[in-house]
Amino acid sequence: QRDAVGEDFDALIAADQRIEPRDAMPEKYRETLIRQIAQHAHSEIIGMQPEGNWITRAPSLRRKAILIAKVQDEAGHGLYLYSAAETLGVDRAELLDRLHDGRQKYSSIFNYPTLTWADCGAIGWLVDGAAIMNQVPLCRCSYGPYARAMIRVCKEESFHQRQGFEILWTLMRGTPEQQAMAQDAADRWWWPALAMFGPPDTGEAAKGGHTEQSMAWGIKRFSNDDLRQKFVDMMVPQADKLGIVLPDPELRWNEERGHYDFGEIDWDEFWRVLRGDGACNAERIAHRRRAHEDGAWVREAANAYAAKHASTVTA
Ligand code: FAQ
Repeated sequence: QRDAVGEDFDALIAADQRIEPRDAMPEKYRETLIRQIAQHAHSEIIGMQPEGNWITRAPSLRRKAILIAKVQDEAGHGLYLYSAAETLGVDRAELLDRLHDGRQKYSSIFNYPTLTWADCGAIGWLVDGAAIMNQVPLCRCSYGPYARAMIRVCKEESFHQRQGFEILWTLMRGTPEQQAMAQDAADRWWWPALAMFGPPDTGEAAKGGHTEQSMAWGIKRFSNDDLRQKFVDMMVPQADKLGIVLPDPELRWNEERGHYDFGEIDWDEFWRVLRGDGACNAERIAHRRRAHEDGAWVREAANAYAAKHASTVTA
């Protein structure tokens, strides 16, 4: 029986077909997807906080309306992704517990502070830009519900990236102070955005990594370093258009490779942030826990309504 299950799964993966919730799958495949999808969902809802910080201070009504819509989209992406994770037989309440007590991660990037309005531009341009680069290939992920969720998410992320670019574009055509603010935001977000793609493919860090297995299963379609390189290649011309100087003296076109070379990422900083020692880790989790506790009455009311509705239907 188990062998037959394994053969069906292997055949579907080999034929590049989708695995659906009712299909048999190896336990490790299920666990990997729960980890990745949950981490992705947690990133979306924790990721509401850095920009949420600027909703009351957005510089115009138009900027405020756009920012509220963007932050709402992030909440929606979280809900979509928790639903996709639930198809693997895990409850979202359990996943939130794992986030709140630190058993599951969220993206390193959201542990950095949003100090000025330009940071909302830098997040849209760089963080959503990196998110799209990483997520477009996930639309072809072997797990059906995750792949399908990614299609809509990517469409919305494209809008997010454009709005971030447009914030910076406007600032770069403003006063010298506004230009300096945009440049400063890009200086602070560039390196953390490169680290978002995860540890390098080679060396010590790669040893405990998931890439090889996840690529064999068709969950990941590209390695972390390949996506990072694609991102750098995409962003350099955009920075030129904006008039922003990326904070890397080693950044230059390599004719032979047909790619941009770039400097060394501070991986010590990355691991430190993952261990909880970034500028905002404690604040982000404390805020999330408080929001969860404050929302308890909504969950209770929804459950009471669902129970009442169920008894009405059966009566
Ligand atoms: N942060 O072997 P790998 C967004 C961990 S976009 C924290 O390479 P994997 C949109 C990794 O979990 C951000 N941890 O792992 C938005 C593993 O730890 P473990 C979210 C990281 O899974 C924009 C260890 O390092 N996007 O939210 C990070 O094969 C603006 C070894 O790494 C996604 O989650 C990191 N950056 O590849 C929202 C996309 N990188 O479990 C608001 C889906 C690695 O062994 C505002 N996820 N780690 O203890 C993925 O594509 C993958 O999970 C990777 C990591 C590529 C992130």
